[in-house]
Amino acid sequence: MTTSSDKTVTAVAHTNIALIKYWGKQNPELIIPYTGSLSLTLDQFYTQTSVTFNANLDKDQITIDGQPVTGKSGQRVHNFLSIVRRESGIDLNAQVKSTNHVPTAAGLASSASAFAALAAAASKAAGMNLSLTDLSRLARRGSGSACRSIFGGFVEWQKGSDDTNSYAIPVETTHLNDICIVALTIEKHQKPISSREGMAFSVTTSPYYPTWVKVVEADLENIKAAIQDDDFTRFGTISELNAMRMHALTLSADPDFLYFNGDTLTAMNEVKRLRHSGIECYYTIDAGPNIKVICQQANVQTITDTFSNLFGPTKVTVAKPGPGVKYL
Ligand code: 2P0
Repeated sequence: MTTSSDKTVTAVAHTNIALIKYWGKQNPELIIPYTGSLSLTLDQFYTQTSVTFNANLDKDQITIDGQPVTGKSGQRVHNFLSIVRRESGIDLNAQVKSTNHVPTAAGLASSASAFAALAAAASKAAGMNLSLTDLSRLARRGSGSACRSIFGGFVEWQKGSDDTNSYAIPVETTHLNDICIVALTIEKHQKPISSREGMAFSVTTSPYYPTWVKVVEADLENIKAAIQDDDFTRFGTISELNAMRMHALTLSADPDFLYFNGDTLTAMNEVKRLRHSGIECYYTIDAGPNIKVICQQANVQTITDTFSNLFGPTKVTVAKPGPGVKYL
């Protein structure tokens, strides 16, 4: 059993945007999802995290952007560190310093990059030398979407059925490499219902949940075929459809809830208007009012100009495919 270590390890992980959404856990304790999902890791938004296990600490010390983290968020990081301690055999408290690199007001700070960077830094600081697959399994225990941020580019989370076989793999392709995500920050405020709670509530109360599980498997196969065929139109169409199918689970929950606001609908209509005018683009929306516009490099300027006029230039950020987890 390792009982001492004061090595500081720093890791960087980028956030990812799901094109086929993860929405519901068959095992909430181990974070095993009901369905597979598929994402694109983004270059613009990342988390850098340093971890040191130290015999002189009487408890875990966690800061994010220089501020101590306590309460529910602190407990979540502490619980994750305890998994690392259990799996590595290290018996020490940790100092965790995390910084989010997100363009001002982008509203994209995410648990995906946070737990991917933490998994990489903490496991290595604890003396574990994990393969990328095992790192993805570990990151999943912190936050489901984090398992996808271990890899760059297009990534598939294979749902699996237990801790050993639920992890992400990179989608090997050179296709759709001029894809861009134009992120629109409609609102920065905390969402009224977290994705963790929202998905659990959808599973237990939406009568459409079993249908979602069926259609996602088909959406996943179809989007992978679209990537392999370098077919942007099919790729975008499936992404938009899958996002709306996810949000239909919130509208059909009891009581219903909704992540969109008025500006979300304005942006959705604008994407459709652009598309009908020949500027090919699609939208995807996560558990909040913000919209990500999926497009190709050739149309980025028109799309950016359109939404800058509508919402202001500070609300628009362009992202491209980003890399997997790295150590500094
Ligand atoms: C996704 N989302 O696939 C989906 C789409 C939000 C909408 O994964 O409970 O923070 O920590 O496993 O990963 C956000 O949920 O949830 C998410 P937990 P997570 O990206």
